[in-house]
Amino acid sequence: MRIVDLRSDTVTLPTSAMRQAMFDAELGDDVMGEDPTVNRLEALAAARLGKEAAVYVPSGTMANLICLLSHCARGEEAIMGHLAHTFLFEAGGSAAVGGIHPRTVPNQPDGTLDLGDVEAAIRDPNNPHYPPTRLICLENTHNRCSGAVLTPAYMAQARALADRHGLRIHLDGARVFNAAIALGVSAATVARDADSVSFCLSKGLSAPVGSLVCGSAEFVRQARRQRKVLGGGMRQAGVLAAAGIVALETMIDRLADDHANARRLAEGLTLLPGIMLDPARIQTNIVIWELAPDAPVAAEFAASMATYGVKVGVVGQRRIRAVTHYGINSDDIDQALVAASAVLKENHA
Ligand code: TLP
Repeated sequence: MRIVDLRSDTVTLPTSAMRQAMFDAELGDDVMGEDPTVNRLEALAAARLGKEAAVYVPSGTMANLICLLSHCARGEEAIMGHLAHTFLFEAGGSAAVGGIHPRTVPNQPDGTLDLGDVEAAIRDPNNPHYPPTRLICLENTHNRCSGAVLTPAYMAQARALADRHGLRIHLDGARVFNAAIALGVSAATVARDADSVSFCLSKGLSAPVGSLVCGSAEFVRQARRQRKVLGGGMRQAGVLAAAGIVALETMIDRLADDHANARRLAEGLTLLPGIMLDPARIQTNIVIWELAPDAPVAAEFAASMATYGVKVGVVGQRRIRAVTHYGINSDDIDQALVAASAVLKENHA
């Protein structure tokens, strides 16, 4: 039986072009700034994101932590959504390592933060009771909001708010190229109003390892220091970065296929009893749906799907996530829909 793994786009494997580039990569000691392949990847990433500089880091989690540590000192506050990856799934790193106080405001279903809520959360800098607000964190695409895309118009409004209060903006752009493809704009446009942006090579772009932190030359100089503090300085990292270059050069445009597959999955699922999902809300490669009270709970649903060779993620008592990616084709979507239909029928039998 073919296994259709929809748990995450992190399961993607490097392409043969990536493996060849890794084999051929020119290498040096990157902590000394001498790995030509890492240097090439960083220059390419900075150019794609429209920023002055970039630094290659081991993971998206470390990329976000490096950015928070670079923007905020101990005891300072970062505003973020209650569903932000940085808040929910990064082991509380910014608080544990950086003493940074996270202040959450509700994420709207479209991934945004209501800017009125953000403004109300900004502390009076003259009141000694409060931790000083330093940073606003946004996420594009938004993982827990089903891959929702923040528009450049929204980002511009957030920028204006941040400027009025002397705050910085960090964008968790783990899937920033999915956002760019969905919007039909460049990643530089998506990242334009952020002071720092992190993005991942190892999700939809299919590289095996690594993320980039991008920003001004001065910001990236700070970020390089924080990478070292966290033990993330790597030596002949060009062997990995080589795959990242192939990812940026060849794997971006095809993300549109993942979005089409996600939309088709969502449209098919909506026709099944027990699934609550609005396919019109699916903009990129993440499909999250609710199981109705008469359907199995999420853990049971996922276990039954697995017996049909289809792996999905459990993201709540009655919530399931499926993520499309390079390893998923349209036959796999059919297999997933057949499996879901069978699982829900079994439940009613
Ligand atoms: N997301 C993963 C994990 O949560 C399991 C996934 O499967 O979606 N920002 C965002 C928006 C992310 O979705 C992720 C990973 C990260 C940061 C962290 O990246 P890594 O896994 O490289 O540390």
